[in-house]
Amino acid sequence: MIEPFEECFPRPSVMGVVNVTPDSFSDGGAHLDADVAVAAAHRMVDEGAAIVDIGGESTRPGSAGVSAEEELRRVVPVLDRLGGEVPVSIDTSKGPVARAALERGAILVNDVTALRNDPELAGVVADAGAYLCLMHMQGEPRTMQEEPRYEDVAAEVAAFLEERMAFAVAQGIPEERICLDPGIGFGKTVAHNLELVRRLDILLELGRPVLVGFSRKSSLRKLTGSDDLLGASVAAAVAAFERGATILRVHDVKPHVDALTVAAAIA
Ligand code: HH2
Repeated sequence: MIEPFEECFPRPSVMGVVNVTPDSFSDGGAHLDADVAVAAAHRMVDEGAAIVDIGGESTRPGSAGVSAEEELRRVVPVLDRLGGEVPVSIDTSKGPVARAALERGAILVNDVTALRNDPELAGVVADAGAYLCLMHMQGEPRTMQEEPRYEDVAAEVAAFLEERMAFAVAQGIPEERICLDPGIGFGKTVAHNLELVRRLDILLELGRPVLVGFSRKSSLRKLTGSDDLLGASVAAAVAAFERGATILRVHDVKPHVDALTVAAAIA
């Protein structure tokens, strides 16, 4: 039986990112070798990550996506070798990939399309009794950064997530297993991303834990003018935590765990 969400993910919890892809914008190619990916996942948990998010498809701006077969080819060897030893989340919008990961011990499905891509995915999550992350995205990765537009970004993202959560519940996924994510960088300008963190309270009003992934995103480069995004990523994670985020999705686990430990002790 899966634990209540808040027990598995006390606030703050760190989700470490392992992209088993050649082209992810932040760590593309670094973890394409299964042994390297497995070692990275173990290291992240040793450094204090509550869960490791394994992804076999890049969603960076401009990317076209890959087939389920290719995604499975990338992630299954990693999931097999992690063997349920490490708490795993699968970053996918495809039912067959989620099913393969859940069969291999994954506990959370992280769907950047919020159940809009594959009609089978909700049933796969419901049947497995897994946790689910629903993320907001305007448009699709291929075109999403061309001209993002909102009247009121925080209100529109909250309304979208409320609707997607109702859909998930109607498909048999208990609300208590769901977390919500504003989707930093997914069809958003720098100003939109900052406003979403500043007004995180609007998402918290939906009553579910919020996940924020600002780590190494291009808005940080635009703000700082620097290619070294570690300090900027940590600052964004701490700011999101202070506004109520529960899970911080990050590439550099140790510095984030240290920073969030101190921020939590002060709070
Ligand atoms: N960001 C990325 C991928 N998956 N999932 C959630 N829930 N929230 C996010 O903000 C999020 C996500 C993009 O970052 P990254 O994994 O580094 O790159 P890529 O999609 O190119 O693999």
